[in-house]
Amino acid sequence: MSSFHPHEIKVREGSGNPQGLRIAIVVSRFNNLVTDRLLDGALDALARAGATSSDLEVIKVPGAWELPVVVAELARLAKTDAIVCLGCVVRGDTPHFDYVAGESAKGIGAVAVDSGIPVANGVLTTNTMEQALDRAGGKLGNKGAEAAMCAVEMAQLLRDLKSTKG
Ligand code: INI
Repeated sequence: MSSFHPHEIKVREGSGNPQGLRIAIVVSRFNNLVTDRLLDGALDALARAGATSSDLEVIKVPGAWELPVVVAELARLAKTDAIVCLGCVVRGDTPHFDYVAGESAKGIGAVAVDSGIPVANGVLTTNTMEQALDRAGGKLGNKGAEAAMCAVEMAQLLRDLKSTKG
């Protein structure tokens, strides 16, 4: 147990308010049965939280492998406050899964760290299609919605950190 009074410590946490944030959602078409549902979940969560449609942009790419290059370009353009990546990589019988899933995660993570623009990872990596559907609006929720709200929170937190000293 800490000996500090809770009010003595400054705690910073981004809000879940998307208003005024320009958000790009980059979604891959591969396994689009799943990724369309992730996109629906992301847009629904943002709408419920009060996002303005003109602040949102959806960009479609062929597969999860293609996500990092687009995310990197969006970061270079610097017109976006937060990026949400959505995709679905299902393990097959070949090592392709490991390359696609690994490089996608590494690539989008590197852009976030290098640019200071939050990139939420809503790319499902599962052993089966059933596990993916469970996480795309099924019994385990919608990871697209979670990624979208994560991006909002992180954009607000980074905005707060950049705008205040100390
Ligand atoms: N892309 C995915 O998004 N999910 C997958 O499960 C997948 N599998 O299994 O192969 C996949 N492959 C395509 C890859 O993302 C690229 O689009 C392709 O290699 C062309 O660059």
